[in-house]
This record gives sequence, C-alpha cells and structure tokens, in this order.
Amino acid sequence: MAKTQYNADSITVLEGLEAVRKRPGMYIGGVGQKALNHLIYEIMDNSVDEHLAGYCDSIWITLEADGSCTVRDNGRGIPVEMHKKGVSAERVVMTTLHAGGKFDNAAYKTSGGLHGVGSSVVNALSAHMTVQVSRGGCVYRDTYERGIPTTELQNGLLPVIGKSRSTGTETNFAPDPEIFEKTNFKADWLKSRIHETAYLNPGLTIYYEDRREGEEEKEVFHEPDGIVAYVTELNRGQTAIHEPIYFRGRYENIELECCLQFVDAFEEKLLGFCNNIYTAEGGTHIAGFKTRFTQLINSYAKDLGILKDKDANFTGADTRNGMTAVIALKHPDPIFEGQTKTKLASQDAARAVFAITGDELTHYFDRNVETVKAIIGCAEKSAKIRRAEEKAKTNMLTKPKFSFDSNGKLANCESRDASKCEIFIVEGDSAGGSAKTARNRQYQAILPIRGKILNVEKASMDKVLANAEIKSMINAFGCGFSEGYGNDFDISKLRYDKIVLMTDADVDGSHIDTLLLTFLYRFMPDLIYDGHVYIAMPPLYKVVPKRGEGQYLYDDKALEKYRAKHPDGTFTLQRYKGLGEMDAQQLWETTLDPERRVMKRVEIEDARLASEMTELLMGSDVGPRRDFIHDHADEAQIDA
Ligand code: 0RA
Repeated sequence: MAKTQYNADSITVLEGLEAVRKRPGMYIGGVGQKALNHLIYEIMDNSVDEHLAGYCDSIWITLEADGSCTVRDNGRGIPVEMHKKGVSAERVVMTTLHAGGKFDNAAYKTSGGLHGVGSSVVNALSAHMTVQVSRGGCVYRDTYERGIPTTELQNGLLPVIGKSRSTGTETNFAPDPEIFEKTNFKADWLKSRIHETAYLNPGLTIYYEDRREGEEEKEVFHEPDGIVAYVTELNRGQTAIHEPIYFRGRYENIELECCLQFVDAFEEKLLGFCNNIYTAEGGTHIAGFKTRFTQLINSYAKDLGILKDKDANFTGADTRNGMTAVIALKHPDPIFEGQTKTKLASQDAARAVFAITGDELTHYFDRNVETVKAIIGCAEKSAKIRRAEEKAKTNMLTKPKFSFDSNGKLANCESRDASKCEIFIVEGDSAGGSAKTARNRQYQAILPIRGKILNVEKASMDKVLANAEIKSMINAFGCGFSEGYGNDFDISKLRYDKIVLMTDADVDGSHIDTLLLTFLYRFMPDLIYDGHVYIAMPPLYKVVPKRGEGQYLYDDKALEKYRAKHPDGTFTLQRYKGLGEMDAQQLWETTLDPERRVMKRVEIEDARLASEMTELLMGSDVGPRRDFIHDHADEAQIDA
C-alpha cells in the first residue's frame, strides 16, 4: 500500500469523509438494507447522468461473487486530467464531500458540473473501492480503502494500467461491514430500481448480473417505449378501459412527459419523478397535475351533460379512481423537501405541469370523447361509493364500539406497554387455542380468526366494515384506519409493536396471509411502512436423530441439507401440515418464543414495489404470492 501524502487539502478531505463515516445516516439515510442498496444507486445515477448528457447508452451493473458491486458505463469517462487542486480530477471527485451532503443529492444533479456527487460518500463507506477510467486511449486506475487513497499518484496523476479504444468509467466497491448491519445487497430492490431507470430512459440499456453463489442471474433492461411501457406494466393483469394516453411538453425550462391509463379498479397509482428521481412524497408537479385533471374532468362532465348544474363536482380522488399515471419532469434546478427529500417543492413545476397537462389533455380529449366518457364513468362509480361510505362511517361512529377487552375472541395480554406487546392473528380456533395456552400472556395477545376474511379489494366499504374479523382487528389494534377519502388512522394509538400473521404453511394459509396483508395495506399502510407487520414462519419439519437433540427445519432446503449431513437416515422425521398439529410446547418453541422463533418482517421498499405487491396479492392465483414469500424466506431471521 502506498503511503498517503498529507497536505492541508487532504486533511480537510479526510475530515469530510470521516464525517460521513461518523454519521452515515446523514448521507445515505441509514445503515440498513435500504441504505446499502442506495450505495449502488448513487454510483449508477452518475452513469445515468452521463446518459442524460448524451454520451452513454449502456450501463453494466454486477453483484460480484465476493459481495462487492461493479458499475460500468460507456460514457466519456470521469476526467482524470490535472485538477486545479494539483491532483487528478478523479481523485478530487472521489474524495471531496460535496456541499450540503444531505441524504438526497438530487438538487445538485443537473448542475452541469463534475457529476459524481455521491461517489465520495460511497467511497467513504466502502471497505475498498477501485475506479477504472478509459479515456483518451488509456486506462487509468485508482484505489481506496475506507475513502483513503491507496494508489500513489505520479506528479499528481493516475497510473496508466493499459490501453483502450473505448471510453467509460468502471467503479467497484465493497460496502464496509464496520458501517453496515448487513452487506448483502437486495437483488429484487436493485432490479426494480434498474427497471424504473430503464423505463424513464428509453435510450438506455442496463445489463444486470448477479454472480453471487446460489443467486446467479442475468437480465437486460431496455424499454424503448419508455413510460408508456411502464404504465402498461403497472396495469398488467387489470382491465384497461382505454389505450394509454401519452403526452409531452415544455414550459419555460421545464419538460414534462406523462402517460396515463384508467383500469377497472378502485385504486390510484400516481408515480412522480423529477430528473429521474422518484418523488415518493409527491410535490408540486403532482399537485399541478391533479388540480388541472380534476378541473378538466368536471368541465367535460358538465359539457357532456353527465353532471347537471345542480350536481356537486367530482372530488379530485373521484376523478382519479382507477388511474395509473407516470409523471416525469425534467427541471433545471429543482428544490426538494420533506423527510427523505423526495418531495418536489419548486413552484414553477406546478405551473408548468398545470399548463402542459391542460393543453395536451384538452387536445386529446377533444379528439377522443369516448375515452373522456369512460374516465368520467370511473369518477361516477367512485362518487357513488364515496357517498355510501360516508354514510357507513357515520353509522359506525355513532354505534358503540366493542370495548377492547371483551372484543370477540381476543385473548389480550396483560401489559399495556405497546412497545412490548405483540398480537398474533391466528388462523382457526384449534391453533388459536394452542396459541393461547402457549403464549407469554404478559406481552402476547392472540386473536383467532375464522377461515377466510373478506377480500377487501373486491368488496365495498360498508361490507368491509361490517365483516366481523375485520372489525375485531380494527378494534384490537386500536389505531383506527385510513381509507381513500377519510383518515382516522393514528399510529400513536397502536396497542402492539408487532402484529404477527400466523397461518398454516399451505395454500390456504398463504391465501389468508394474502387477504390479511391486502387489508392492512389498504386500510393501515403505515403499519407496514413502519415495520410493525410480520409473518410467522412455523417450521415444516422436526427431525430427531438417534443420538442428540431434535431440531426444527423451516423449509425443504434445510431438510435437504440435513439429509446430506445424515446420509445413513438415522433420524425420525415429523412433518407439520398445520399449526393445529403442534402442541402448545412446540408452538411456543417454534413460533412464539422471541428467543427462538423465525419470522419475516413485511417490508415495502417503495411505492412501486408496493403496488406490484398489491397486484400480486390481489390476484386470485396464490402462486405469485407463494413465490413472494418463498423469495423472501431466506431473509427471514430470528427476531430477538
Ligand atoms: C464530467 C465531465 C466528463 C465526464 C464526466 C463528468 C463523467 C462522470 C461519470 C461518473 C460515472 N460515469 C461518468 N462518466 C462521465 C467528461 C468531460 C470531457 O470529456 O470533456
């Protein structure tokens, strides 16, 4: 390793990177799985910026067998020439913390300077990082450990390690286990993000490869139809009521690209992006779109005689009933705010989107009246249900609620300290009975539910609220619920820190999980966002060897492994077909005991994954749902 030379500049540099290592959360939003994946996005976004600048059409992203990640592009290559600081520009980019240094660097993205913002943060948080630049006929290489350069410069410049006719940048980095709780990247989140990038950049091809043992996979992401393909994909499996509507426009320096399509469902999927960044918290672009869209639909409904003068206007939510839309904005100098800096705050964005949407959709609707009529039909359905719901809610609020402790079959726990309490939603009375015997009654509550709960995606609101199983859950959780038009949800009133779905490991059980999750997702999504919802993973087998201790096995893979270790077959194998087959002792050991149980926390990475998940959950086919659980089962962890 080369000795690092310290001068005044490099000391401030090191202090900067030290700050990143001291407070990684400030720069990448945490040290968990989400933040870990974020490292890749930071590096990948720089290559996407090079694409947006018009110089790069391919990006290669590889999860290496050794746990590191490589991002390569065919852009111009990060400048390696002498920077005014007296060292290679690449070195400056990789070691200089950019101003602000906040979690989301979006604000600096289009500033046109040396992009590579974020690279220094990734560098600081990587056990090692290698940057290889092909430019001007040569290949240059620079290396770092925990942000500190380990390659000796020659007169301030990078060593040349080879020749090349092509140009581009390749960054390989390994997240530092001193910083991150876990260092294995989540492939499904990454692929989802890559796919989103491909939809938003139709001229770009992204080659993804996972080389990790047991995970080997290759996929090419290229979406020449852009956001039209995105909307089509979001609506896959649903009944579209018209062709996708696509428009684009420019207003001052702001460019808008938009695609929307209605489906026959009570759902609204509105995804906003600004400069390729998903604006999870919405913002001015979304507001401008919504305002103008509501006006348009009300005005067409009146012009077409569907709404009479005496009729009340449709609400905004009515007009978006069944809408799927992608709104992609390019802004030269966006301002972001909000908790995760994913809310667009620039006022001119609202004006631009308002104006372009008005012009373009008027143009379209005037030529496609049948489409407007179909969209107004969705608004009418929504308005009707909304009125029925308002009635149902008033009825429900005026009727006395069940009292907490005498709520149906709930066996509540003794403690009232929500942070320590858990509730298990258990399928069937017999398993419920064993669970009641087995539990720690101080902290664990058991709520048995009977058979299949109502499919909330299909039923109307008043039916949902009349369903006994749903009522007992709402009452037990204590935090109310939110629904499209109203919001009585208050998470601070939640009575349990953990809500655990405990169903049989078979098709029926997975269907019940599906329905329960759909219910939670629609009416109490914050419970999922805040990580309160878990799925119990009861074992499938118990093996007892001739000598030694018995052991529970949670899946077929584990059984295979066990068989391989005991080739003589000298063990007895018990298979659990359902929770009901376990006695109280076994149920405690495997599913209830915080020290030993295995459960999976239900996570929603972002709105897109969430909507995909709903779609997955909504289908009558349990196959995809099984796959979902199965795919995530390897992350199941002992939850202590
Ligand atoms: C600024 C100027 C030039 C290239 C880049 C940035 C650049 C940065 C990254 C980061 C990842 N991949 C990248 N590709 C390019 C080129 C200046 C020139 O050649 O004139």
